[in-house]
Amino acid sequence: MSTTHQWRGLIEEYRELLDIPAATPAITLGEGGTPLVHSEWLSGVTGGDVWIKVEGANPTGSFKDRGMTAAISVAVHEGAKACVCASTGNTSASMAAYAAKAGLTPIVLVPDGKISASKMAQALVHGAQVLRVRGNFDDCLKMSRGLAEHYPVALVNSVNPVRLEGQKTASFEVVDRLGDAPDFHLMPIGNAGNMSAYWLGYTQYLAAGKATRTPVMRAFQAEGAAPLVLGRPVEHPETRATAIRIGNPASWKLAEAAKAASGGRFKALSDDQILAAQAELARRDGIFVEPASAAGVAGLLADVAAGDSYAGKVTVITVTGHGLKDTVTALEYFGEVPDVVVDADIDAAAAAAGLI
Ligand code: AN7
Repeated sequence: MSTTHQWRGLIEEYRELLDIPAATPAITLGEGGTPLVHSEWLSGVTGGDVWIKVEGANPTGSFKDRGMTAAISVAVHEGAKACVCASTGNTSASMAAYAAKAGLTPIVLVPDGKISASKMAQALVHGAQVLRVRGNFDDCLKMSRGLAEHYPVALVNSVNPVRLEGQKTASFEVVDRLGDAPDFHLMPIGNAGNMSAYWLGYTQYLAAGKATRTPVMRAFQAEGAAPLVLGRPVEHPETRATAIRIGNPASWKLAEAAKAASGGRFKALSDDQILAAQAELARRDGIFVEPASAAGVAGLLADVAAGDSYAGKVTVITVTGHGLKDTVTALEYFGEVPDVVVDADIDAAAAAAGLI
């Protein structure tokens, strides 16, 4: 009898490639195995082949689920009863969900007033103890580390190396799908865990003979929160892409190493460039991402405008989180809900829609 393969979550799919204790249970919500969608639009713009890795398709709507299945599973294996993270929103949403699944108590530290309502809702609905901090993400991360050091709670921010073990599986999926690593990999960058994890995955696949090369890594920040581009921490980061409103990335050194080893670079974009790319991606490719997640697409467009060539090359762009994560910013930027209300009448609807 033949059965179709059903995705089992990334720990069971890739367990032998993950550096986690052998007996770690898989606390999974079915994360990973996300779509790699070919972009006719961006392939046309570049004269190359551009693919979009749609991480918003993960269970809580962002790539954070990859690291979280690993971190929470190992925390359970080690006997943790509670877990803590600092977050610009997505990490807390993800941790709360996996902690609920595992029966752990989730404690979340977020910059007050600076995370989207949807992400706050996710953390609260999953039962997290949400602490709104007078300070930014960087302050929250210091507190999260301090709490884990002095109290019996497991730290699941990406300074916990197990997070990167989970997140690196996105590179495995790209190579498994395309047959080799791409020429270029573009993505947003904030706390710098994800770029570091992708590089870990690509280099591991190269070493294992599953890929013949590694891609050039290019990561993009928002102008008001661009420590990696400036080469120094930013004390008061600001951007409408709140997910990447981070002034002092924890994985700075790892991301620098990935940049150097891959011949890559960091670049900053204006909020307008990021939000315009968000709209274009939604309208041309049918993929709705949150503002921060559009930074890689905005980056590709900015690179092409600056004369960089992606022609004849294979490029993968990771879009990190779902558009439903922040509908407030989307509606503020792209226009209001239309104020035309029609009668319940077919001809009136046809006229209003411009069909007649
Ligand atoms: C949608 O949730 O840092 O460079 O606390 O939510 O690995 O930090 C989120 C980061 C990109 C940046 N896109 O990734 C958090 C948090 C989205 C994000 C990033 C984040 P990293």
